[in-house]
Amino acid sequence: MLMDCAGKKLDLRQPAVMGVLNVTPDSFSDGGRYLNLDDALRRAEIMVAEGAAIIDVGGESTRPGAPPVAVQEELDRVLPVVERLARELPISVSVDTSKPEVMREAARAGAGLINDVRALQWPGALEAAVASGLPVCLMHLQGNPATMQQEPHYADVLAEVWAFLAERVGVCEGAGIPRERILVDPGFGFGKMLEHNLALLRHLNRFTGLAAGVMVGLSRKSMIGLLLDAPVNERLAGSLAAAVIAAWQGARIVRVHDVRETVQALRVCAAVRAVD
Ligand code: 7PJ
Repeated sequence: MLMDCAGKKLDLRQPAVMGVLNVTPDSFSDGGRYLNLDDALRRAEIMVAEGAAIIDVGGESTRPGAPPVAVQEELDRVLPVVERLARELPISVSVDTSKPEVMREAARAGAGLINDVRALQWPGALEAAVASGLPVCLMHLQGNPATMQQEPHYADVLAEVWAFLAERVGVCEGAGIPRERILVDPGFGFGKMLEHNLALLRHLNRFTGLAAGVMVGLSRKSMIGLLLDAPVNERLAGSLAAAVIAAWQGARIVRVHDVRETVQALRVCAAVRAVD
């Protein structure tokens, strides 16, 4: 399956790797490193060379307790990077945002996908996404980033996350975004305890029929850290294991910091699975 991302094709016949490019001063694993435009482009070019199929640019840190970012601040962080990468890279650029203004301007600047951890629930976001004509990724989040890890609670995490995503897919379809342009993401670590994250990963295949594909972000997350008792820079092997478990169950996009290693791991996974 090929997804049209503002003219660039995203090949989802095999699991694709999305490289993370945070342009925030405070992200948990690479905050503050790519604030300069040339540094951001250089980092993105490395990820392309390592086999990334798409680069996700984010200007709002959603780590637990992160402070909110004003619209203009997020626009200032994200737009120059999106514009430059969209122009200079052979692959498409995704924008990780919940703000309609950022969606609109990023689309104008050449972004090829809207990745919203709040599933287009903020006022105006759905309309902005529809107007952009771009594919979207809808993620599940319980609560909000400031407080989401304080007391996440579910009676049935699988059923609740599934029902939320199904509802959001329905709303998006109703608003005019065709199913072929909708990805869903259970939102690992977003208002979830370890047991919730493990249940979602164990049964990820239940989500594959909801829309055009499942995306996951597991890279270096605290669930890996908890399982391994390892700091953020020592979570590569655990992140690869999680990526393979997701891809084995049909995840189409894996959002990661370590592109080269993930591309290799997923290539082995895809060869054994041999789907097309
Ligand atoms: C995710 C994301 C994720 C999607 C972040 C981090 C935190 N977008 N943005 N899914 N995570 N779709 O990279 O750990 O899991 S920011």
